[in-house]
This record gives sequence, structure tokens and C-alpha cells, in this order.
Amino acid sequence: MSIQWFPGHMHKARKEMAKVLPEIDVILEILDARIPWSSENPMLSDIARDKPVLRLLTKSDLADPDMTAQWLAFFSNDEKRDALAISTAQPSGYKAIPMRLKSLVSSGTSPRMKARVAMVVGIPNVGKSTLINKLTGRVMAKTGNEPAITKRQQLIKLNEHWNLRDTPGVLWPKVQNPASGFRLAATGAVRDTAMDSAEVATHLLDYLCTHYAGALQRRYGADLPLHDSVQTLDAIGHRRGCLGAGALVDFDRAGRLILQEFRQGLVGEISLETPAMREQETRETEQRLARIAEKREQRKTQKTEQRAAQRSRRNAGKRRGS
Ligand SMILES: Nc1nc2c(ncn2[C@@H]2O[C@H](COP(=O)(O)OP(=O)(O)O)[C@@H](O)[C@H]2O)c(=O)[nH]1
Ligand SMILES: [Mg+2]
Repeated sequence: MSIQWFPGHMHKARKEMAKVLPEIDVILEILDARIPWSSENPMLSDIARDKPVLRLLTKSDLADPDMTAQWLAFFSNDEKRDALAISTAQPSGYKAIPMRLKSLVSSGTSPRMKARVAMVVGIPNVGKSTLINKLTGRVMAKTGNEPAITKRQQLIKLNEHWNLRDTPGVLWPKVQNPASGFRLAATGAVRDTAMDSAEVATHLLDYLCTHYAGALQRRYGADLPLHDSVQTLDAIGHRRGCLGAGALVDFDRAGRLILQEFRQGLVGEISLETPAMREQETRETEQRLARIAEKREQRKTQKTEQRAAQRSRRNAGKRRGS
């Protein structure tokens, strides 16, 4: 199943989110520990400005523990923001959630009669249903390795002080940023059938050859070529027998094999983003947008000047003619 995000869907999701926000005490923002930047929904931070947020880095069993530690430090930088790594492989992370929720809202409030509400927010397939099921110890929400199968839920009781609420509507990831698009495809967050497996795999290999060369060589052979990702893919295809006509490597099959092994964690504990990359890409995007705005401004000024020049030529012509 593939999901596409259209402006109409995005507008509707934003409206639904804005409607429920006043009743929410804490946002539980679920991010993929391997891509905490690209798996963010870009609208959330501007509409939920003053809400306390507990960020949960899911699937941390698949991520690089050093990078996860960097992200946790990056995300827990003030009293309204906290972050925790969780994974189905380690229940201790889930168990810490109620305490963390409590400390995010405890400052200066008197005991309440009503239970508080934490809203579980995240892009499709990031692990929202799995989290809800783990927290409640029951199967409340369907899970699956396919996006958007969560049934609309109302409130689910976590304990006597807290209720959980699922995301209203479907949230999109950073689809506008091309580099994010490839990372989302590599992790399986978006299953865009229009995206070529070999291309996604070579993008992934570009990153792995530079940052996780050891892990690649352990998996696919110590003499694996690492200087050019197309050659790396070719070599892996040969070694794994992903061959097509004329005993040549079938790049599509080789690409699918690598993506599958990466998603299952067979290549190793790997993260595709760091806080430094987030800063840099944000800066680059801002600079790009600023340059576009500047060009637009320049064109507007040029047009105004051209029109004024035409007008004065016309007026001069009229004066000569009269
Ligand atoms: N390896 C790993 N897989 C997970 C973890 N949490 C969820 N998943 C898998 O991710 C997929 C999507 O999970 P789901 O809860 O349905 O995501 P949702 O669409 O956000 O509700 C499922 O195949 C889950 O088994 C985790 O901590 N580790
Ligand atoms: Mg779900």
C-alpha cells in the first residue's frame, strides 16, 4: 500500500489536529530512531508550540546507539521537552513513559479530578499502534508493516491519571526535502511504488559506505568495493546471486535485497541522520528559500522599473506627437 499526501489531506489533518489540541496535556511524538528528523511531521511544531512534548524514538533496536544518545541529548533541552528511546526488544523504555509524562506536567499544578490526556502523534508505520498496545498491555490497535491501518480511536485508559489518544487523521513526513524522501524510503516509512529500489538502495549505500563501511563489509564481504555505490550494489548483487539475463546483476532485485536486509536490522544497528545533519539541512533549506524570495523580489522590482520606463517613453512620444 502506498500513501500520497495532497494539499487537501494536509489541510484536513491540520484542522483536525488544531481541533483536538486544546484537550491535550502532553504530545507523545513518535519518531523513527534511525531518522528522527525526516520522520517528523513538519506541521506539528508550529501548531503545538506551547504543549509539553515527550519524544519517543522508536525502533531503537535498529538504530545506532551512539546516534540515539546524541538525539536524546538534542531533544531534551528544556523543561517542556523530554525524549526517550523505546523498542519492542526492550520493555524498560515503555515502562518509563508514565513517569516521564508526569514530570512534564507536574510543575506547579494542584491534584486534578480529571485524568490527563497524552496524544500519540506520528507518521504512518512509525510504531504508534505497537506503542499503544505495549502501554496498555492489550491489543487496542492493529499493527502491521504497512502504513495507515490504525482504526480511529477515542480515549484509551493508560492508568488512573492518564488517557491516551491516537493521532487524528494521517500525518505526512518531510516529503518536500529530497534527501529525507530517500531516507524515508530506505527505512520503509514510505512505500512509494514509483520509487526505484535500485536508486533508493544506492542512496542508502552512499551513506553506509561512508559512515558504516565496517558493517557493510561484515555483511557482504571484506573486499566489498566502497568507493562508488553503483559498484557496491553490483558486487552485492553478484555475491547474493541477484542475476538476470546473461548472468548480469539484476539491479532491482539487488536493491530490494539490501533494503529488506537493512530494514530487518541485518546490516547492523544503523542511523541515517544526526543532529548535525538536521541543523545543516535546515540551514540549507532556509538559505534556498531566502534566495528564491530574493529573486522574486528582484523580478518584481525589474518589472516595475520596465513598466515605468515604458510609460515615460509613451508619454514622451505623445508629447512629441502633439
Ligand atoms: N524492529 C522494530 N520494529 C517495530 C518496533 N515498533 C514497531 N515496529 C514495527 O513497525 C511496523 C509498524 O508499526 P505500527 O505500530 O503498526 O505503526 P503505526 O502505523 O504507527 O501504528 C510494524 O511492523 C511493527 O512491528 C520496534 O521497536 N522495533
Ligand atoms: Mg497504527
